Amino acid sequence: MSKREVPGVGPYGGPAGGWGALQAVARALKHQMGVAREATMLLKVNQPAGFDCPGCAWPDPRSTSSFEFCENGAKAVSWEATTKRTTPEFFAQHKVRELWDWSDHALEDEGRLTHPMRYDADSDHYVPVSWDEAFERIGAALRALPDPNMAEFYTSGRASNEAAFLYQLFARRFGTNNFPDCSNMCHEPTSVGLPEAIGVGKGTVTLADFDHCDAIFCIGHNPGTNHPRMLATLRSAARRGAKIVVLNPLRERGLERFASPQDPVEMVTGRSTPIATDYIQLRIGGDVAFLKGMMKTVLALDRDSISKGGEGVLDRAFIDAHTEGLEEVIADLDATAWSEIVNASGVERADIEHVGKLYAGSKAVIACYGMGVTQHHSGTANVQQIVNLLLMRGNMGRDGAGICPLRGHSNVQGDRTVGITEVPPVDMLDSIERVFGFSPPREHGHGAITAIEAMRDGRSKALICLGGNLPVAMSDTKVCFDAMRKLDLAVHVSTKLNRSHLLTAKETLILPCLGRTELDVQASGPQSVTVEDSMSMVHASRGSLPPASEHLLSEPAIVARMAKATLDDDSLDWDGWVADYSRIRGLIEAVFPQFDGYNERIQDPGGFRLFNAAAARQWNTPAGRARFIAHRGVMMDPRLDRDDALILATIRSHDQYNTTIYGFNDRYRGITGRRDVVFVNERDLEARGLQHGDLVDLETIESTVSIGGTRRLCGLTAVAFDIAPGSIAAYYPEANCLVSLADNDPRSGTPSYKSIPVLLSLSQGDCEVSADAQTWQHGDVPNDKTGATVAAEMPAHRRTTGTPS
Ligand SMILES: Nc1nc2c(c(=O)[nH]1)N[C@H]1C(S)=C(S)[C@@H](COP(=O)(O)OP(=O)(O)OC[C@H]3O[C@@H](n4cnc5c(=O)[nH]c(N)nc54)[C@H](O)[C@@H]3O)O[C@H]1N2
Ligand SMILES: Nc1nc2c(c(=O)[nH]1)N[C@H]1C(S)=C(S)[C@@H](COP(=O)(O)OP(=O)(O)OC[C@H]3O[C@@H](n4cnc5c(=O)[nH]c(N)nc54)[C@H](O)[C@@H]3O)O[C@H]1N2
Ligand SMILES: [Mo]
Repeated sequence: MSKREVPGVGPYGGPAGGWGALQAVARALKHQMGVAREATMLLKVNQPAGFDCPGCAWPDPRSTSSFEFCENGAKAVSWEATTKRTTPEFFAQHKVRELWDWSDHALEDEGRLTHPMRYDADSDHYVPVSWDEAFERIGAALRALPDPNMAEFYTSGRASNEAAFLYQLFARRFGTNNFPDCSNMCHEPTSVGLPEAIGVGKGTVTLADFDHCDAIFCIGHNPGTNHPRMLATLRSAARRGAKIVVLNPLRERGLERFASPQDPVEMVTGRSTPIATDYIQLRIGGDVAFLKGMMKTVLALDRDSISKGGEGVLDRAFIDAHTEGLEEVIADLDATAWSEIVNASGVERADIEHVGKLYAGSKAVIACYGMGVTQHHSGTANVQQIVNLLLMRGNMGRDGAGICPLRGHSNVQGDRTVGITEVPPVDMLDSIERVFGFSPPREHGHGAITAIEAMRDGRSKALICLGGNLPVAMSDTKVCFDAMRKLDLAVHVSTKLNRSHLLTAKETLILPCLGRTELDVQASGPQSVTVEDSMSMVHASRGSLPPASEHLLSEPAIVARMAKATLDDDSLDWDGWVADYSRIRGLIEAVFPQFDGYNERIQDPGGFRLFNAAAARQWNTPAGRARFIAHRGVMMDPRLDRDDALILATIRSHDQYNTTIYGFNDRYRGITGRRDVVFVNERDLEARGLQHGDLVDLETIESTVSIGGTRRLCGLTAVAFDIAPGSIAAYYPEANCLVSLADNDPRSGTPSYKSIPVLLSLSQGDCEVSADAQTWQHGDVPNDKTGATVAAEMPAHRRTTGTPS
């Protein structure tokens, strides 16, 4: 391959982890804060007596005696524990109109918010406001709404169980179930698909199962970047000979080779451990087809064995005793032709059969999956296909076997458990009524998409955000931005400045809060909060750093004071609860019986595991059985029925945390100092007469479902990459403007961020949404009274291309 030189694009030859990871941490720490402080702090991450790492929801080994090194955990911590500050003086110097032109990286890189701030439209500046006045204004604006369902209560997944529980109590007492949350954009297909199939909406495995399985399937997730501590688990499984099968359109280095920074031999010798035994680069969106091919293979082996008088390959004892619906799945498998499967998955039949046989020959299998599975039109179907495959051989609810959805935010699972949901279960509402003596609303509320639609249409007028960056994280950027600007009230409980804050409403407030790493002292003394990881383990987290500013309040305190200022109900003891978080846990326990003994059980450093019925082979489904659920055919998007169509997935770089852009490098994919790239297979470039390094435009393929016609993103640099033919990838959130609100999984409402049908062509340089200067944020300017458009020329460091950090 004769490749031309492209700035910031080169090969990466090393393994994941290793010295590169240590160097990256050193750079991140230097960029953010002093060294002495950091050393003691990092050692406390994921230690029994310390705070829970805000980086991801992967669990900790039970005996956390040695520090588990994690590059991206260290980045998350140093980003929060930075010594940089975004002060009232900063806001006095910069109009909101001016900040709009800054990149997402530059906004957050100003450091921690220090004071509560209120937007002043006349001066176009944020100005300081006292906490009392802030809460009064919020209460007044909420009370002024004609209907409580005109308010949206958004939650991002860092909020602790304590903060989230008070928050849902506040909103339900106020009178709404409008709880859009980051889960709606993430693992909703898990929350919808798993309960139908196995009766619980969570994964069934524990860390110990990884020591007992003989095969692990890694489907559509990138642990080297997003769950780095999982690499240690995969590494030890690989070393004891477990098969690790990867289904991923891109070659992700972390799934190929890992050098453990904790292994002196690997560090000194430069050796690394191979992770994947089989790496299948299927087409984006090809999972349903591939999984069906595997199941067809299992079925064929089974029939062959039976015909020869053998006992078969299916686990008939399990299937008979525990499941229903296999016949329909078999009928569908028989009706689905291999030609369709090969075409839709982009994988040869022999390769699919090889993996199918490997599965059939394994005694205990774990299937892990992430956003590559959920963020599709077929997201829920994808999840249920994985369950079908596991159920066929009884790989559910026994040692070394089960399903393992990799949750995103460090407490996104806990937030759901304690009531953040727009579709509240009846028994939870009954419990709330019993414990608190009021009748919570029963009608279902808004999720992320329906909340944005309501804001767009003027049906919702207030948005409270407990963390996150909703309009930037959501699909259909322009619709979201416009919707934000129509609000009467926008409240952001945040640690750092982000673009959501610049999309001002009539009344807009930024309420700065304590982070995970910080000491939280209330009337009864220092407090711990609790979080639940991907494997249903609940444990305590206690910050130790001095707060970034003396003016910060904790999230539970902010929620409680918003509630007090809004509600007229003296029976709720908000002050007493915030004074002592163990009282909040007492309330959680009263509402959710599974938290029985909550305060005592978190004394154990490892915490405790919430009961998981499916893991015990108890099926909370209508028939009391696990269900095989058939989905017809290979679920190809009809928009791809043309020769020049490509399918785009939006992915995370190694230097970002969702919409938080730490820096501009994506080390394992060989990208340095920029994000304005699109990864394309060499063959697809050639077919279009394009070369590695060409400036290109993306245009969506119109369909009946999308509203508002085609969407374009211009000026990306094409990078020839080891990605399945027909599949391309670009970074999130820059490419979110290409995803229509209507493009989602109809079962769960999760946006199809990873299956966007597009055309790729040489850049015409004519489009309004350009990848370079973050005018992808859309040319219209929110707060500029003169109506001038955003200047394309910005200081280099404000761009999506930046200096390597
Ligand atoms: N450092 C860091 N850690 C994080 C985050 C972060 O942004 N940065 N985000 C957190 C959050 S909220 C989440 S949800 C998780 C996300 O963690 P992941 O689930 O790993 O998320 P993504 O980076 O979006 O990419 C998923 C992978 O799916 C693959 N993929 C794309 N399309 C398909 C497909 O059709 N089929 C298959 N099989 N694979 C496909 C991509 O190539 C990519 O490797 O990580 C959490 N942890
Ligand atoms: N195209 C595309 N879009 C996607 C995805 C994708 O793969 N592709 N992934 C989706 C997924 S999986 C998710 S989870 C969503 C994420 O959506 P969100 O959870 O809304 O977004 P984040 O970027 O994680 O939020 C970052 C902000 O959170 C605030 N913050 C950080 N720590 C704290 C804290 O401790 N407390 C409080 N109150 N605030 C804090 C900071 O102000 C920071 O600016 O994005 C989704 N959007
Ligand atoms: Mo997520």
